[in-house]
Amino acid sequence: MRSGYVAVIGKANAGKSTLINVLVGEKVAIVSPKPQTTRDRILGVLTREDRQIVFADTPGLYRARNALTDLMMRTTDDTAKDVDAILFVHDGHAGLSDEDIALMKKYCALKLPILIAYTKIDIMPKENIPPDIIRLSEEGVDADVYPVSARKGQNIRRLEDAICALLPEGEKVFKEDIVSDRSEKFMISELMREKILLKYDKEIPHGVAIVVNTFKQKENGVYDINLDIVCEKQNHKAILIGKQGKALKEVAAFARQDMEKFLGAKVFLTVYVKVKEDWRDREGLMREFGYEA
Ligand SMILES: Nc1nc2c(ncn2[C@@H]2O[C@H](COP(=O)(O)OP(=O)(O)O)[C@@H](O)[C@H]2O)c(=O)[nH]1
Ligand SMILES: [Mg+2]
Repeated sequence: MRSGYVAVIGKANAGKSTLINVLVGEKVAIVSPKPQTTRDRILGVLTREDRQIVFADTPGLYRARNALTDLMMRTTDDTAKDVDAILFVHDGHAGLSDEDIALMKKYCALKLPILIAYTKIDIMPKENIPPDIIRLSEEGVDADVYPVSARKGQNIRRLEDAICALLPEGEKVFKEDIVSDRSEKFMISELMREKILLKYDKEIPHGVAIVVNTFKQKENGVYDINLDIVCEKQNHKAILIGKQGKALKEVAAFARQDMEKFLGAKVFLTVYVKVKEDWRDREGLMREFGYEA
């Protein structure tokens, strides 16, 4: 039996959360085309007869701009120090820059076993892959590179086997049926945030926090969920709600569908929008919204 922790590192939007969801086989982290989708470290657990791989999803690499992104960067760096191996995720279809190479070298220098997942190969010309791999080796990036597509499921099991081979012999840490360290309540708030990320322009979702006030299953099996969408500005609140509440109704209906899928039961969802100015710069409010330093 091999088991261990793997930090999943890479730039914002590289495809880290999507890749973890595919490796684990269930949705443990939300995904959107916008950066700053993942704010927290989330563990995704893959268990098979001969292996348990615990993936630590990270918020990605940012230049810190406010207390929230600053915390997100620290979360990424702390995670990388505390693991058995690193999976560096590179968005192959976005091209290979000097900055990408410098980042890969930074993580290679930690002297932990490291692999590079070169992802999104489903949306790029195949002939661009070999030159990039050659360039990486010429530039001295000392890690095996696995071209994969999380969306199309290409090469995923080969990547999994390669990761497994990097891990030490050891026993399971989590029970077989656990796929994430996060609670259902956390996932509910994340699903709400995902739909907001998908529906509104980026200024809005980046300033939004979700507070779940009620989360309970009634005797008839229906979940009663009440949550607040906290935003930073009065005009953001107006945009979130929309004309006659149309936008909010749509985004809540969209979130409710996913919550029902995730919980396997009917959901009765009520949503309110509240304003708390500049909560992302206020440590106390960040803590209240679940972002712990
Ligand atoms: N075509 C394609 N898109 C992908 C793939 N992996 C991720 N994406 C998309 O890339 C965007 C960012 O993905 P996400 O997992 O949130 O990136 P993260 O910020 O690194 O966690 C989302 O729109 C995903 O749907 C892939 O293998 N192929
Ligand atoms: Mg992510």
